Amino acid sequence: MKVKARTKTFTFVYPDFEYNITKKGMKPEPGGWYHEGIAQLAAIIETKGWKVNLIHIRKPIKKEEFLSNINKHNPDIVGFSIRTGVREYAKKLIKWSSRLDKFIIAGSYHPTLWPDEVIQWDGIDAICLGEGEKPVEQIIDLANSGKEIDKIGSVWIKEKNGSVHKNSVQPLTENLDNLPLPKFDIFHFKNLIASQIKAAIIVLTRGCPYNCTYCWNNFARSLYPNKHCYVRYRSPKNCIKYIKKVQKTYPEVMTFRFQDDLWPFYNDWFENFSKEYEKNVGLPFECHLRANLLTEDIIKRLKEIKCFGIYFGVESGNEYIRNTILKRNMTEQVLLDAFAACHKFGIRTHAYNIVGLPHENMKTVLDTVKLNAKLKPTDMFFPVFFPYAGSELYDIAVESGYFDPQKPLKPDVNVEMPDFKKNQIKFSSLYSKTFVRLYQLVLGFPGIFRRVFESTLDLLWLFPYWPFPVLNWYIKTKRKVEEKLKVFIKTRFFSLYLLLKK
Ligand code: B12
Ligand code: SF4
Repeated sequence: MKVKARTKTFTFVYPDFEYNITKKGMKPEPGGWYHEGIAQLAAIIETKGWKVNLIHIRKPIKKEEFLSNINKHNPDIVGFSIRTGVREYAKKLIKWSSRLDKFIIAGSYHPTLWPDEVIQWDGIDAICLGEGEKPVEQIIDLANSGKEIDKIGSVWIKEKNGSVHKNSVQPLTENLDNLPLPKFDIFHFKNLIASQIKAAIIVLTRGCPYNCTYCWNNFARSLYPNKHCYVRYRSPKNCIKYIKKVQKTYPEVMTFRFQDDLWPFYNDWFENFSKEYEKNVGLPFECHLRANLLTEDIIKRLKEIKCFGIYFGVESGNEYIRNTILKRNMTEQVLLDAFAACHKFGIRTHAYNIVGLPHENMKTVLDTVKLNAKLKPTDMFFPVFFPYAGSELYDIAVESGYFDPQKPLKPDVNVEMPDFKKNQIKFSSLYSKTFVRLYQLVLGFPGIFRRVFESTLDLLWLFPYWPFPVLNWYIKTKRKVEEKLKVFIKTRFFSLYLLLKK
C-alpha cells in the first residue's frame, strides 16, 4: 500500500470524553485533556515539513460537523488516537471517514491492546502498536518518496482485499532527548480543563519498572524487543527546555501537574533536575510518586522547589489485596512514613485507591478506609476497578469467573462477585471518603471512646441490609449539584474559587 502526499497534511482526531451511566443511559461527560502522545507525534510530523492539526473532540459531534472538519483540513493522513473508553464512538468516526479518500491510521491504547479487533473496523487502513514516533516518521518518509509502506515495524496494514500485514513492534526510542520537543500548541489552551486553574500537564518520562497487576505498564513493556530500556526520562537540562516551551506556549500557566508514572530517584537525576528547576522555572507543581521511593530528605527537597501536592497510589489497605492481588510490593509503614513526611513539610497529599477489586468484599474495603484515615490525605479517590485488557488483573478477574470478557464493558461495575454485590461496590466507591473522615475523627478520641465509636462505625459499614440503591442515588445527586456549583464558581469567580480552595 502507498500513502499519497498531495496536501502533505496530517490530521489527528482525539475523542476526549468519558461516559457516565445515568437513568437515561450513557451520558458523555465532556473532556479537555492535553495528550503528550499527540503533541509529540505532531512535532515529528512538523520536522518533516508536513502540516499537522488536531480535531479535539471534547464531546460527541454529528457526522456532518465531523466530516466538514476533516474536509477543512484536507489531510492526506487522518490519525485517530483511541482510548478504550471511547472505542465505540471512535469506530463510528472511522466509518464516517471511510468515504473520504484518506489514509486512516489508529494508534494509542485501544488499538495496541486489541489490534485484531481494531484492524477489522470499517474504514481503517492501518493501526500502530505502542509508541508511534518511528512508525509515523517512516510513513511520512515513504509517502514523500511514493514508496510502499507495507513493512513498517509496529504498523499493521489492511489491504483493499482485507488481508493484513502484521509487522512486529519496532524498538523503543531509547533517548528521549533525541525527540523534538512536543508541539504543545496543537492544543488550544482555553480548551483544556487544566487551564481553568491555569495549570499545565507535563510528561517528562516514559515507562515504569514495577509490575502492579492493574496497570498498563507490564503489558506495554512486553511489546518491545528492547524492553530493558523501557524506563526512560529526559535529561534534567532537556526537561527544563521542555518546561520553558510549555511556558512560552501558554504564558498564563501558574502551576504544573507532572503526570509521569514516577520520577527516577535512584540516581542523580532528581538532584540535578531540582537544581535546574529551582534556578530556571520555580513555579509551584504537583506530581505522582511512589511512596517507597521517597525519603524525608527527598520530600523536604520537593517542598523547597515548590511541590505543593503529591498523588500517591495507596490502592488497598488490605495487605493481601495490596501485595498479592495488586503486587504493589509496599508495606503499610512505607505509606504511613511518606504521608507523615508530607504533612510535616506542608505538602498536600492525594490518595488513589481502587474498590471492587477481584477477591474483595466490604471487609477488605473497610481496611482501605481505615488505612486512609490513618494516612490523613488532603484528598482521596475511590474509583471502582475497571478491567483493562492487557493487565494481569484483567486475567485474574476472568480466571476467577468474576468478569465475562464477552459482555460489553460498562463504565461503572464490570465484575460480578458472590461476596460483593454490585450495589455494595458502588456504595464503597461513593461512601468511602465520608467514612474515612469519620474514622479520622474517631481515631482522635481517647481510649474507650475511640474503641466504642470505631466498633460502631465498623458495624455501620458492614451492615448488609442498607437500601444501597437509595443511598447511592442520594450521594450521586448531591455530588452532581456540588460539582455544578464548583464549575460555576471556577469559571465565573476564579479568585473566589482559589480562596475557597485554600
Ligand atoms: C498522563 C496520563 C493521563 C493524563 C493525560 C491524558 C492523555 N490523554 O494523555 C490525564 C490525567 C488527563 C489522564 C486521564 C485519564 N486517563 Co490516563 N494516563 C496517563 C498516563 C500516566 C501517561 C500517558 C502518556 O502521556 N504517555 C506518554 C505518551 C507519549 O504516550 P501515549 O499517550 O501512549 O502516545 C504514544 C502512543 O500511544 C502512540 N499514539 C497515541 N496516539 C496515536 C495516534 C496515532 C495516529 C498513532 C499512529 C500513534 C499514536 O504514539 C504516542 C507517542 O509514542 C497513562 C499510563 C501510561 N503509563 O501510559 C494513563 C492511561 C493512558 N490513562 C488511562 C485512563 C483510563 C484514563 C482516564 C479514562 C481515567 C479516568 N477514569 O478518568 C482519563 C481519560 C482522559 C483522557 N481523555 O485521556 C489508561 C488508558 C487505558 C485504556 N485502555 O484506554 C492508562 C493507560 C492508565 C492505565 N489504566 O493503565 N491520563
Ligand atoms: S508503580 Fe504505578 S505506573 Fe508503575 S506499574 Fe505500578 S501502577 Fe503502574
